[in-house]
Amino acid sequence: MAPEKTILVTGGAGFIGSHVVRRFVTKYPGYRIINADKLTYAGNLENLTDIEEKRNYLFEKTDIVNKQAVSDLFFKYRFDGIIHLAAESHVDRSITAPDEFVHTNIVGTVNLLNAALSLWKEDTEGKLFYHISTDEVYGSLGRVGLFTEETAYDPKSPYSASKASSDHMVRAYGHTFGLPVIISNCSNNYGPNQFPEKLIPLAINNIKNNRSIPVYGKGENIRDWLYVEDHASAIDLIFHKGKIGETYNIGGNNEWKNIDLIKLLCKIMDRKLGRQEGSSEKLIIYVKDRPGHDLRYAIDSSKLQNELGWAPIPEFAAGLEKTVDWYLSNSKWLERIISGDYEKYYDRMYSGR
Ligand code: NAD
Ligand code: TDX
Repeated sequence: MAPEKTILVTGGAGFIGSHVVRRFVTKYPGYRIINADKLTYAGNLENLTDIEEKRNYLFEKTDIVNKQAVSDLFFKYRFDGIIHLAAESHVDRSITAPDEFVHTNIVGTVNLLNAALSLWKEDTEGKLFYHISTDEVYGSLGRVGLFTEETAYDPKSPYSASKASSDHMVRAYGHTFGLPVIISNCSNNYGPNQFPEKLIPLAINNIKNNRSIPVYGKGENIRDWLYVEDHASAIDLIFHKGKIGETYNIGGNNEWKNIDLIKLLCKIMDRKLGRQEGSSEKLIIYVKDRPGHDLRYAIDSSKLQNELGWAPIPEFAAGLEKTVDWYLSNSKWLERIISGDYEKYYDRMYSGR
């Protein structure tokens, strides 16, 4: 039987991508889901072992920067929809080595746009190029205010500048060539399968191993945290119900100062590991700040909530607890990552701090 839809998910072996792939493969057995991923340091097919045997799932090792490979992929599968998550995603890496961010996030996105344009030509009925982006494109907020879909772009790091460029290219292809595009910009995600270079899994891993927890600057920076499955549910909704040409902001309405978040995490970890209360907090060390560190991100997601009826589910403490449980009971997953390139990266990143 022909599939109802053939959907390309790029970056499906990464953190958010793996949750999106799992959701689509299990919830929509009539769809054929193709996960195209280069498997960089951040791509890990172990994230998908539970669904890799499903008949409606296929993996294609693909570098989106390789124009020919992208064009071959589109020719082979003739996608109806694209959910584009593949990216270099870590701000600190973009500061030490920006080039890869330009290649993957900008050139890679343009390669996908060109391939979609050439596949769909004038017949765009039922087709969608859905680009997954970040709230960081809006820059940094002061103590008050929220990012809305109308906030002017003001990216401050090579990562956010590369994501902003890709957003502009997606919009330009929509406007100029009539490509059916949608963009969503999401706040900080947390949850299972996040690569332990990002704040929450890094802190969980360090607390577990009695290593210091590096807090940048004074720990005063604020992020709006969203559970990864809530992001996946928003992506599902927007993919199916979103209006072509629109942008949707996705956020948890859940702002935390880094230092307060780390202290909450320390409390949860003390309890889970049967340690004396207060012992993990002693691991906190204040290190040199990230250059150009954005002070605050916070999203107004009322458009998505009011127009499409989306709402995030777990309370932060419950989501954090679920996340800690996952990392503690998947120590093999974590160990395998940490024994590889990550350790070298870690030393490089923190030795001077
Ligand atoms: P991640 O780093 O965990 O995963 C990225 C995936 O992309 C990896 O599997 C990697 O192998 C793949 N990839 C990288 N370069 C590639 C290339 N050239 N060709 C093909 N595949 C390639 O990232 P994530 O945190 O899951 O983020 C996914 C997307 O969501 C990104 O576009 C990111 O900008 C966006 N986003 C992330 C967050 C967050 O908090 N993590 C928040 C908002 C938006
Ligand atoms: O060791 C650390 N110590 C620390 O204080 C790390 C890794 C981070 N931090 C701070 C920097 C940020 O203020 O914690 C905050 C969160 O840092 P990250 O986890 O690196 O996330 P952030 O820079 O906010 O970006 C994330 O959210 C938006 C994702 O990595 C992006 O891909 C996404 O677009």
